[in-house]
Amino acid sequence: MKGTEAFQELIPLLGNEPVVHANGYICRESFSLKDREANFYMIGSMGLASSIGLGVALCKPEQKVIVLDGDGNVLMAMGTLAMIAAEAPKNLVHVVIDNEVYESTGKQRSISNAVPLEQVAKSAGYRQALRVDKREDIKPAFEKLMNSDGPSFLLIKVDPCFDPKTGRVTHTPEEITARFMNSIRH
Ligand SMILES: Cc1ncc(C[n+]2csc(CCOP(=O)(O)OP(=O)(O)O)c2C)c(N)n1
Ligand SMILES: [Mg+2]
Repeated sequence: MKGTEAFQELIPLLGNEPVVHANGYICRESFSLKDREANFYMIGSMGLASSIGLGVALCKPEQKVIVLDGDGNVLMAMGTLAMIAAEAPKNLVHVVIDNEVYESTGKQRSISNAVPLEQVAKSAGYRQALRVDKREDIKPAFEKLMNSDGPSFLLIKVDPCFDPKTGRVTHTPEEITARFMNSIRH
């Protein structure tokens, strides 16, 4: 499955949940497919989408909160997996698009081919951790995690394929913050 197909499958499954996006193509692909007020786009600050998602999840315990992450981002901030497991927000769903490369900066290899990130998450203490590598498996896996207690981890294995022509997020960081905060205010 191509990375783009994973987004095409995943984005239509979203309701009004806050979604905190890792930087680079993760943001750009999601933004290009469907911009949402409840999308928080990291512009830089690699590795920290999961920390922000944890904070949002702890503040909004009655609402599912999604982190849309990349393998390189997770590897950069692996300690956050332990923090999420220790805080154990039932409402956090951590989705990782794993293409085994730092695609946004030129497809340099990451080490997620050798380190199964869903097993790291499970060992750290996430309540559930699933791995899928077929497009048709995304929907049932995501819905299962959205309908049960977390913290949950969904690793989606994909082939690198993002198109450098995919647009960039056009909102300023201030706009992203303001509309995201407005969307989660109630
Ligand atoms: C601290 C820091 N280091 C490096 C970068 C440059 N950078 C931006 S996106 C990215 C790759 C992210 O990799 P991954 O999470 O696997 O997402 P992919 O690009 O593969 O979709 C890198 C290295 C950055 N923005 N911040
Ligand atoms: Mg990657």
